[in-house]
Amino acid sequence: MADAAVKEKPADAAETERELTDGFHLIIDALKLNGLNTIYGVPGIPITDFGRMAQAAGIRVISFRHEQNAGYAASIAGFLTKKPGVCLTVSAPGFLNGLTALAHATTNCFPMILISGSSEREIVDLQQGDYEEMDQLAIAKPLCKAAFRVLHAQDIGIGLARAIRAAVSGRPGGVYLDLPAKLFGQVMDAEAGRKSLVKVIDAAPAQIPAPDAIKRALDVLRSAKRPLIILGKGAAYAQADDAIRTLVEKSGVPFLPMSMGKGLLPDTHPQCAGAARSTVLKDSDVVMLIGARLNWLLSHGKGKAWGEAPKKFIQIDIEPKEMDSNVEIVAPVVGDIGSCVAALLHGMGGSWPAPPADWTSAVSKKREENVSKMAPRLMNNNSPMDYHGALGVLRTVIKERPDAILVNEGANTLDLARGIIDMYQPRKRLDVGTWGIMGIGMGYSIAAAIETGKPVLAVEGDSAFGFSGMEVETICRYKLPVCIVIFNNDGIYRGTDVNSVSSDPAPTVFVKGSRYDKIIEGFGGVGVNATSPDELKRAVNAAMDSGKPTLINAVLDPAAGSESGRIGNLNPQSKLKKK
Ligand SMILES: Cc1ncc(C[n+]2csc(CCOP(=O)(O)OP(=O)(O)O)c2C)c(N)n1
Ligand SMILES: [Mg+2]
Repeated sequence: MADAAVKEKPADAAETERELTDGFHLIIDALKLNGLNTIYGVPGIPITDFGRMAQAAGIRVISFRHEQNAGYAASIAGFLTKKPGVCLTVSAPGFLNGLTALAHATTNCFPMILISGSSEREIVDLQQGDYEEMDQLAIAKPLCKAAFRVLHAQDIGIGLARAIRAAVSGRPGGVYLDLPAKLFGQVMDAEAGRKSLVKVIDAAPAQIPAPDAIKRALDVLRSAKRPLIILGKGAAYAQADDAIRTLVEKSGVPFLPMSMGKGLLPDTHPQCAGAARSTVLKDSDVVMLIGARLNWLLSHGKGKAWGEAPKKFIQIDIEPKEMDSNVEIVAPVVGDIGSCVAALLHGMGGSWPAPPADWTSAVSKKREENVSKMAPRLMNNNSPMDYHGALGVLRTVIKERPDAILVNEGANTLDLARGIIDMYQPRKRLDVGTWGIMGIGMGYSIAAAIETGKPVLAVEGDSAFGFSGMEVETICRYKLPVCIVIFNNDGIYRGTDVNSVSSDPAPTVFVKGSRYDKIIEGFGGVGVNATSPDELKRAVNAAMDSGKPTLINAVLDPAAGSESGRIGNLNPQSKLKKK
């Protein structure tokens, strides 16, 4: 008897052990239960062990060199997958580094969850100077769509469910989830823990537009003499690609893709008005916006760019407050893009009158004129290169590899690449978005490669690259199929500015003749210095064929490029300077 009792004791203890769970495991289980299988982040107190455990449990943990880049990766993962991208950071400084990306995700309507560890609540609230003390929840709130803190292990399930719903439902955006250090180690009964988890059902419910709104929109569109459709990145996000294509083709209306809306229909489509942008904005009389906002990127829907003729706007957006934000919207259609486009198609019935031929042929004529004006410039083989020579090559690369993902940032490097490189498939062009933000390059490239498994071509200004350049090590470490081309013109906009009063360099220039290709060689990647379009072409094709991490230093003429690219007009001018 006594023997048996002694033997039973350790068995009981093991049993008890098995029946407990803790914060670490509940967070991992909650993420997995909701199909969130990738985390982008940087380790440290209090989340180092969490990252290890998450990896051991089958979650892909992509470890970055700076949280801002991990955050941008999470944000674009959200755009590409319609599931919230997850970024994980340490407290205070790590949290703040991730916060720019969270605000960026919110501004761009990408679903993302920033999960940050935080310090002892009691000490933070009394401001007693804890390790990395900061009231993170309060700081995050104004910069994201929603912010939550979980204090008890049994609330982890609900906390994550709330974060997921807030990120993806309605207009998507960034959500902050604050997890204090103490939460991770909190122990609870395993069965009760399992029951506390929530699998989010229908996280982004369809939002069906009102029949009246659909009828009104179609009446306005039918009455148009010079109609135009503008496709924004919201339309790309919706993943309603076939329906959108059918709507555009059935209507016969010229379409203008916004930067990240490019490829929903190919830029080479006969109805594409991308190369006749100023004409269609000026001369159109009815404009249907699909997932595009009338913000600064569309000159707020008014002023010189939109011409003199009166305009009627139809707007399709999931956010009712978007309507009339800048100008009057005569036909607001509120709902998710997929449901709205389906309802419009249904309402159009079997036949739909083509827009007046004088309008569509005027648009086509303008487009062809502009395309043929550009063509010879794209074929030059100048050394050092100019933007057109280099971009002519990259344009062909994407034409031959339409499923590759193009990441693009810079000023001239951005504006000219956007205009020159045709896209053929949806969600293949990822760029600086609503804020024109520099620094998305490597984070976006990493997430694009991880989430899609497709090769990535990152076309980067030399300044733009500098914001996330250290992640080249991350690209090499995870052996990602990313080819980075740096348009090296020795500076921001140009490399020619001179300081006339001291030996300090001018604020816009960098070390002349820099060799960015040497950076990747230090991490085992392939570096190439390309001085002509021919060399550039060979190097990019080799990189795209091999899938090896590659960085090509494309030597551009320092005088190529203009101040702020296409948006120089936004620079304030000093009247005194001109005296
Ligand atoms: C976060 C952030 N900081 C600063 C800027 C201002 N800015 C706009 S474009 C740019 C860099 C342009 O130079 P580069 O990337 O070399 O492109 P280039 O015009 O020379 O081709 C900068 C710093 C910004 N948009 N975002
Ligand atoms: Mg530059």
